[in-house]
Amino acid sequence: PQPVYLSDYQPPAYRVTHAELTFDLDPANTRVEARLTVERHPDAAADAPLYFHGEQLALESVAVDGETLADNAYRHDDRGLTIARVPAAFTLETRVRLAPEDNTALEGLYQSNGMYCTQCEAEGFRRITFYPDRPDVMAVFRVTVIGDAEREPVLLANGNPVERGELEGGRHFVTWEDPHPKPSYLFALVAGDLECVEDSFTTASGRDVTLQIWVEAENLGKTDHALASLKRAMRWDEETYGREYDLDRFMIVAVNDFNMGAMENKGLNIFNSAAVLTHPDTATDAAFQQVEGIVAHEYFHNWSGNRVTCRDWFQLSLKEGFTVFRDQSFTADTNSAALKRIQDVAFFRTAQFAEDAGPTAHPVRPDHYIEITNFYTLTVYEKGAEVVRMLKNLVGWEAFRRGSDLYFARFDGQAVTIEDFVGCMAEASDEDLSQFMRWYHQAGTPEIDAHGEYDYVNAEYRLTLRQRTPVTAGQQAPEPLHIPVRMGLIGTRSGHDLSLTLGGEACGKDTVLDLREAEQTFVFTDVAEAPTPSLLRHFSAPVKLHFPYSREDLAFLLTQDSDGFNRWEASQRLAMLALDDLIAAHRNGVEKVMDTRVIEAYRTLLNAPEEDRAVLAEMLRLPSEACIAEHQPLVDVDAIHAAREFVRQSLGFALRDEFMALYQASQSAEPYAPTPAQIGRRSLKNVALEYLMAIEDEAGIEHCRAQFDAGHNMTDVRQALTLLVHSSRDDLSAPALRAFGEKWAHDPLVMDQWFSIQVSRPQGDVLDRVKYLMEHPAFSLTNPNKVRALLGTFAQNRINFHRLDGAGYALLADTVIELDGLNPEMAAGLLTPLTRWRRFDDTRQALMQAELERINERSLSANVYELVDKALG
Ligand code: HT7
Ligand code: ZN
Repeated sequence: PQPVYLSDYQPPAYRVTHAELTFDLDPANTRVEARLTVERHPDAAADAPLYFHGEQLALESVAVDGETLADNAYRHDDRGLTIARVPAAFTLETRVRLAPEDNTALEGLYQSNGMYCTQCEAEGFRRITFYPDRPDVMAVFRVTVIGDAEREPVLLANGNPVERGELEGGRHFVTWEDPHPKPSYLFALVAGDLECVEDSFTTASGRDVTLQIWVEAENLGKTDHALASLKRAMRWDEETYGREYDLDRFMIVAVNDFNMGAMENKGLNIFNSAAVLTHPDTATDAAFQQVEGIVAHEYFHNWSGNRVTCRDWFQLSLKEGFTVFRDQSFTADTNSAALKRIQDVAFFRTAQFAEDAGPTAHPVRPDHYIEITNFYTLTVYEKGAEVVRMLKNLVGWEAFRRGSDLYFARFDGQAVTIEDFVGCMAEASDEDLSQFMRWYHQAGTPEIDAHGEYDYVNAEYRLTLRQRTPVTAGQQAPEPLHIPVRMGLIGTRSGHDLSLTLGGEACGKDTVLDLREAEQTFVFTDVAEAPTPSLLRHFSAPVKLHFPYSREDLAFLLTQDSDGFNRWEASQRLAMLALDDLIAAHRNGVEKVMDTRVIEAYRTLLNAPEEDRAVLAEMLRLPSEACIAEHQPLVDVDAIHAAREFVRQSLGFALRDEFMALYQASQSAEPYAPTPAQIGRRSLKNVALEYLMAIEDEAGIEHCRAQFDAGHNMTDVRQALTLLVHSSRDDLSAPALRAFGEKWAHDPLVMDQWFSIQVSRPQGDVLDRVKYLMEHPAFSLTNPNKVRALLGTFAQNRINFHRLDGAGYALLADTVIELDGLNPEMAAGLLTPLTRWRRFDDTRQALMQAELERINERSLSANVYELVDKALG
């Protein structure tokens, strides 16, 4: 497969202004008729051939302006349709056949549990009809869906229904019109036996919008939270960004088989059922939070993505980075802002930093790709959001909002670039953002070495910041970035934030340094006492910042930093220092000794609890093994696991009574609600229980069992089940697993949790269990949620996946090979852990590399080929 380059972008020679589609649905033989109004681009040559994309379509006829073309008047290959000569403006009619029941790739039109649905982003529409399937072609769609009145009583598409009727043979139809011009990737169709929960929303300007969530009948009781989240998101976007909804109805449909979380199709969002269905008995707090975030994200795309879209797929972060930033801000505003930031940063530093340091590293705006679905990455989404966040912080909210208004007004109905977006921010703020643009084209995680010196005599504090960005594959020498470093100075004696004076100007007690050079020194004057710096507050830039903090400094910041995020950061840095020592001790075969300063710091935390219980819970939680691995030059799987377990148990033993008291004090008889207060309380209680179970404390075990049996809500049940199953005691694990599996056998989303819990066990028997569970009736290789729950979770189980006999790698490779024939996008996703092989010891490197080579010998999809090629390259 050949790469596509950003630098080769050309506007389309022909564009479609109106698309009239008719779908006559049949699982094996769906007929799609398209009647497209086509115009030649004014700059294109009169003899420019017409080329429309089309894949896996059985073409039956082609007509131009009503005249059916002879077979030799066009060329049709496995990528598309070429017509050598066409008028400057004309109507193109095509008829094709396709088989949704055979579509296991879940791109284009497919069936999930017998229901028809579509996924067109990024390039799925070309599997539905011949079309210029690129985001810079925006057309008005009129769609007629014909189905069986009994099997498919509900027929949905984008926009508003304008006509419906009965047809012969028990068939019926509905015609939909979407007045907003849209790119083909936002097209959607759904047909099946669905029911809906309906509500309404009155927009700021007084228009009534019908809100519908369509689900299978048994899920009708699981839509309340998604609906409430949607209404909150709609209001928030009006109040915060001045964005109102623009159609008479907004529909969400839940489907079981879906490659990602959800899709923002205009007026008809299609969701993975895991991203929309919740009930206290079946979904955890984390799932409730995730649903709220995804519902909001897809809704926010209505403006950032749909009304203003991307010129080409290299601009993907234009809509995704901005929309992730918007959904993060929404969650922060409606829940605990500190908790949201902590959770996002913890995830980002573990997962995106790993991507940025591996063979698939790429800039927020990549400059080439082979398979675009491989670029729906943490870099494009999450780092893209961090870049937008930096922009907001650099220009300030008021200018950012003016820039956003300008962007939506100027480019409404257009397909644009990242330059257009940043240009609006520069114009609205009068800032020069040219250096800032480097964030979009330089890959790799920048590192900042910080060094501070206090001059007692002159009462000055000199902070020197040195930045470097590592060279990543295919990139030129990186240049210095414009990095906002938010910081404060805390008086080491007084424990208070000191007033800051920089360059003779007072700048409050918390300021943002503009780091633009490779090295810069910032001199603070009138610093009355020796300070401890609090750096990169709120994670003000997606960088690694090194500062030689001592453990005493960190214990001090843990309680004294006025910035809640950096108090959490201090807890993680402190734990990491202890872990580093223990990892070294394990490797050297030296006895492990727990650093009592860490124990005392935790004791302080436990005795003087934070007001925000969710934040306290995060401070008490140790960095994950994956996060610890990111700090190691070479990942030693066993040493990391042993060190972390040692810290967990040491804290458990030393602070047993404190954890027990915390657990008991956090009990509540309140009925379940996913409120920030309740979520914080449950989180704290369950962290305490985790430490008690780490030492298999008898009273702790009884609490754990009781929590499982009580079954108050899935958050508590899942945590209790996890701790029982992850304990060394089979007498605890087996009965709980059995009871849970029997109770929830009918619920696929709960069974996904049942799979995950078992295969994340630290005990050494997990590989056999994965193989056994792959044969379980509730498992299916064609369902992405099941694959993620079982194999995706297994590949995160560091001890078991990285077994020294290579059997974990072999199982993953076998599955990738099999899955590649069914669903290449999922296969590529599953492969990712193997691509990180260079991070491990020689033995594991060799084993992983051998599996990559074994995969490489097969005939592969472009998705898997591109990843393996980069990984081995
Ligand atoms: N914009 C959506 C992307 C998406 C997608 C991409 C490739 C293959 C399948 C997909 N499903 C959804 C999701 C979003 O970011 O909102
Ligand atoms: Zn998105």
